[in-house]
Amino acid sequence: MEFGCVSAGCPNHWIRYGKYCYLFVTRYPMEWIDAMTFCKTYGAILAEVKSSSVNTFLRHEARRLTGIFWLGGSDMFIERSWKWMSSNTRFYYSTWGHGEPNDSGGEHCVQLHSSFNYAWNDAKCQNRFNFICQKAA
Ligand code: MAN
Ligand code: CA
Repeated sequence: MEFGCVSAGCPNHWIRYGKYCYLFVTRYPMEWIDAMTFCKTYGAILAEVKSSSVNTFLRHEARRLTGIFWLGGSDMFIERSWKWMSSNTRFYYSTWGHGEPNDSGGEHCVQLHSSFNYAWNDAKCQNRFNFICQKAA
């Protein structure tokens, strides 16, 4: 449970960091596209990580909760052209795990991966993982 300042301006269960509220969904692992739809239902997007400070916050929470979490990045339209999908913007900041992204067997969606100490991995979009929604506080 989050109370008070930590999540001021955010709905119940969402956690505040900077201008945004984040929801870590761990009970309903989903394919990337379904996770995106789930977030949309709450007026949110899959989390987009545009700075190391946001990344540090998210990985800290992900590590605490354990598991692997989808983010809102993909190269599903153009191979190796990684974009934040809500705005179709190229990655400026990125923090890939060692050897990633490797497109192993065709991988087009970004996740925070426990195996890489919560650096990023590209994974198969149709596999089911936890995910993080983001919306404005
Ligand atoms: C698994 C998947 C891949 C990843 C490799 C790294 O095969 O998670 O996405 O690149 O492990 O060894
Ligand atoms: Ca990979």
